[in-house]
Amino acid sequence: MQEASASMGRVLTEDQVDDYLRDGWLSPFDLLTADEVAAARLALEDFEASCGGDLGPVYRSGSHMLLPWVDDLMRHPRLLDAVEELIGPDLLCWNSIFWIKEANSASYVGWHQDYEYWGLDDDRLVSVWIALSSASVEAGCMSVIPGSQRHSISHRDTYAANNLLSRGQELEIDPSEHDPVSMPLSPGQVSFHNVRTAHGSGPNTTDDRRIGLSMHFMPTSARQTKVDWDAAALVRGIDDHGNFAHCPRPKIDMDRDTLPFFKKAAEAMREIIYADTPATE
Ligand SMILES: O=C(O)CCC(=O)C(=O)O
Repeated sequence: MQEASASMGRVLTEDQVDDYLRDGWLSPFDLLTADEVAAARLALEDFEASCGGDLGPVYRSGSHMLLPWVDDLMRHPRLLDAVEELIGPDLLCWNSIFWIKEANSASYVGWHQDYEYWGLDDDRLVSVWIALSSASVEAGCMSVIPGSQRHSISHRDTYAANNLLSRGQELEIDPSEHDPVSMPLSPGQVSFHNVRTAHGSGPNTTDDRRIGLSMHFMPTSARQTKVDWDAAALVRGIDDHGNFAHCPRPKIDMDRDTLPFFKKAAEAMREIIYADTPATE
């Protein structure tokens, strides 16, 4: 199976690619126009209204399997050009996740390395975070520890109420002792970080919502080690490996044809994220 290939010309400089490979992050990158951001935010807020005002845990993740506009953003040619320059031409997108902090809310994201939880065996995976509103320092933008992609750091589960991570994950080090760098973004800008780069974010102290959409791209040779069946979208190039079921593309919002696949993928995701937690009664 083959998807569209790269457009002509580079979108990142060689220095930007070298910086990313050395430091494990790159930001900001201009992606969407003001009109495109406004349209995406409106589409999200319409979807939230149709869900009763809040996406909840079910629709926060994997909505590219249900909403054509999210699937289209995941295949944005300029975004894929940048990702291709970072990790190569044959690309799967493993997941998409909304990261929403309401205005003046205490929600935060504990410092963590995603590689420890996702069961994927390829540490080239690059996470893209698209700002659909202002993600300033005051709004609780993401910060990273440069170079942390070279080491595994121990984590603990806190299940803290305001931590947006499923298990309330937290690094067992003090990030402030490791020269963290903030990645503020204006609406429509994007940041990139490696799957092992330690990252986290603080509360939103502004009067607007902080809305981000993350997407997680990996080479088609990647494998899932925690469950036998997992899904990913083939967004560019050729998949000669067949390690993931390819996500169907929704034609309309809440497409009934793709809903069963979405549910199966969500179940697999739950199993992956909680795979190594102690059993509870
Ligand atoms: O939205 C945030 O602050 C954190 C997002 C995140 O953890 C990620 O995109 O991997």
